[in-house]
Amino acid sequence: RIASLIGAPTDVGAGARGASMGPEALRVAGLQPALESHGLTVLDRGNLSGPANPWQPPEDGYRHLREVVEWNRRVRDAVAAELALGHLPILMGGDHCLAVGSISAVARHCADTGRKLRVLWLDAHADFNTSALTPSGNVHGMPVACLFGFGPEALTQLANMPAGSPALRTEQIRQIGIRSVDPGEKRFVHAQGLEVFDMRFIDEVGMRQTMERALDGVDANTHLHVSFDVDFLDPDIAPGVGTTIPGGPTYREAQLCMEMVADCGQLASLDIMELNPALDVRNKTALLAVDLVESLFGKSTLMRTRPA
Ligand code: DIR
Ligand code: MN
Ligand code: MN
Ligand code: MN
Repeated sequence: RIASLIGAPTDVGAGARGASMGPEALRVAGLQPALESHGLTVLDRGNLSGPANPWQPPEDGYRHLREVVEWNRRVRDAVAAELALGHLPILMGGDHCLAVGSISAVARHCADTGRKLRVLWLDAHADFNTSALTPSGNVHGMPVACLFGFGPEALTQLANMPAGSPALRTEQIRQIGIRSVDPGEKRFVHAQGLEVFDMRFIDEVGMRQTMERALDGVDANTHLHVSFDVDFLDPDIAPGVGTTIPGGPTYREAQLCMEMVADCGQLASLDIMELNPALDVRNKTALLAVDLVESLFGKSTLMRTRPA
């Protein structure tokens, strides 16, 4: 299997500066050799380029929309090119607004090749705001809504789906680790019927059953995409993100989550987003992200068959 690393060094969609340094921090933490040690051939495609962050206040409910659109076009094209080559694209963010481009490319690829799509959205946040609902105007709080067709046309049409359909439908996505949803966003998540395994759910049933439910229905014809916002993790172990929210998955819970994705054998594309080296401590969050991504690609303590 060939994986392609794509760096997208920007923080145009975020509320804090610094996620633009994420790709290099992941490289310094050894992402490529870690993946190679699990049998992947890895191509580092280097970094995409795009407009600078103008660091302006929101206009009409969006901050930096023009720059966000431009970066997302480039991400979409880069991810689409790797999928067309049969490679497994790994997007190194960059803030989470770029998942619109990444998942738009994946959705289009699935539509063209007749594969089922399942997206796992690992995040503290639902990222389901719109310009009317957002408290911040930051587009990194809106990517899931954009993929559902709620947002500016330049973003909702990035996938160029047949008949102008949205890139994603509710039955194709599961959100895990959610613990911070804005008031209007909360109502919208509910109205759209999103399947959200929030922290309370994980507290009550445990990570194992959460992942069994999130992966239910994934079969040999499923393209599994993981969109990993590093703020998914508890800030005690992962301080290097712009919007820390207490009460996230522990190291062990996160490992189990990743190992269960690996066990299902269908992972076909990945985003590693919102790592912010400016807020990190000696690159420990990047090192943790690499450790977890290794588990995502099959690192485990022992050889094991699935427990009954
Ligand atoms: C918040 C924060 N819900 C917003 N969102 C973040 O600004 O829309 N998403 N940090 O990752
Ligand atoms: Mn988040
Ligand atoms: Mn975010
Ligand atoms: Mn996010």
